[in-house]
Amino acid sequence: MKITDARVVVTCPGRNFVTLKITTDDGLTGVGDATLNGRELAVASYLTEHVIPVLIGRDAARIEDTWQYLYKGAYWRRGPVTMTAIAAVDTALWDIKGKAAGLPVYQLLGGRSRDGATVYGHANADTVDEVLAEVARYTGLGYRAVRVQTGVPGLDATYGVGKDKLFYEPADAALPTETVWSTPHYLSHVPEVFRRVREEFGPHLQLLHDVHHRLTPIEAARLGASLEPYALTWLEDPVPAELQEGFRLIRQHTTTPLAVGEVFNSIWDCKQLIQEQLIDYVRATVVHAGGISHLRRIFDLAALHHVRSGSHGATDLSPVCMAAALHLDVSIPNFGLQEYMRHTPETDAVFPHDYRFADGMLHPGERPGLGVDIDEELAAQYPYRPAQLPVSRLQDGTVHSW
Ligand code: EZ4
Ligand code: CO
Repeated sequence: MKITDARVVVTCPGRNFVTLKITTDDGLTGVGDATLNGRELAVASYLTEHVIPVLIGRDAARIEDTWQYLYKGAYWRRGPVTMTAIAAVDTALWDIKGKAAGLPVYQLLGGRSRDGATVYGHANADTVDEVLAEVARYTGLGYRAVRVQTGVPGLDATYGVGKDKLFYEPADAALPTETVWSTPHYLSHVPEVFRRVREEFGPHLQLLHDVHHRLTPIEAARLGASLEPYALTWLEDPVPAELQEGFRLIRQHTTTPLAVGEVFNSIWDCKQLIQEQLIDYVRATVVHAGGISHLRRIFDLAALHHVRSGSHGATDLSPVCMAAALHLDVSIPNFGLQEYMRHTPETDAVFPHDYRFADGMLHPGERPGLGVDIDEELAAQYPYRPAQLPVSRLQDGTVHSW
């Protein structure tokens, strides 16, 4: 089963997506997501210029060998661009293997460990009163877990609080927009938000909150402690995670569970976090962490240390990534939660897929392979549009982490 063709499709059905499609000599095709928000064309070029030429003629069945060849053979290991490109190849080859076997990919990964992947939705609003209505919208749709984000009084705009309901898009302009951040304003507001949500919805709804890397460890420790009465399922990205031992400080001060990893691209980004049990959920995802093969390696390490999965699933991860994530989610022993932001109808039409939402869970479907494809004719109607993520500054003008 030799690879005879591989091509990169860039399309913008409301937002940009990069997709790798691989074809074999027996006519099978496989797809892999290669979208890196705000840096899409770097991955497209990496694939087209450097990866596709070495794929042609290779045995499509050799998934692990191809992964090692691309990772070790390039000499330049890791990094988001490289690992997203490798992820696309790996995902497409798993899709092909499933189709060749006539089995959905989760069966190749050991079969089901659960009925479906429990997902969380996103309640976003400027005010607390409005966000309560948003949480109710999700519980009404059957969600068992909701991430709650609100505007911060005194600040004009806050990253992570979308303008649309149900749909959310942070990459909002060809050149980065800028927002202003104040930690004191934020820290005094968030506990009140969760007090109100718990009061309204009771103790059983799973609640989450995303800090978007905006605090220092001691500030995050204070936030975690102040949220303990509201029993969050997780507090996400409390601090940037390059300094893995920085999480020790947070851990010493709070029992609020911690989730991190949407920007991780390899097991080396979370090795210490996992081995020291400094986090509770690892949010690495198929498209940015080297594909199904490497993400499973991360989740296996996590399982040894009582850390569960909580894969990133924002709208900049295409339906191809979501399908791949779901096959992993239902098969691994230590699944936690899956993030789910709905894609627009335009995106869903470009990427016809078998997965579906029911009873607060996503189900990967039973089609051989991943159960997702790209409609290339439709994709061609949506040309690439440059879009970048915003930059955050403190009130004195200092560039800040969001
Ligand atoms: O900022 O997907 O938890 N989800 C998030 C997302 C990310 C974007 C970055 O591309 O934090 O909104
Ligand atoms: Co996040």
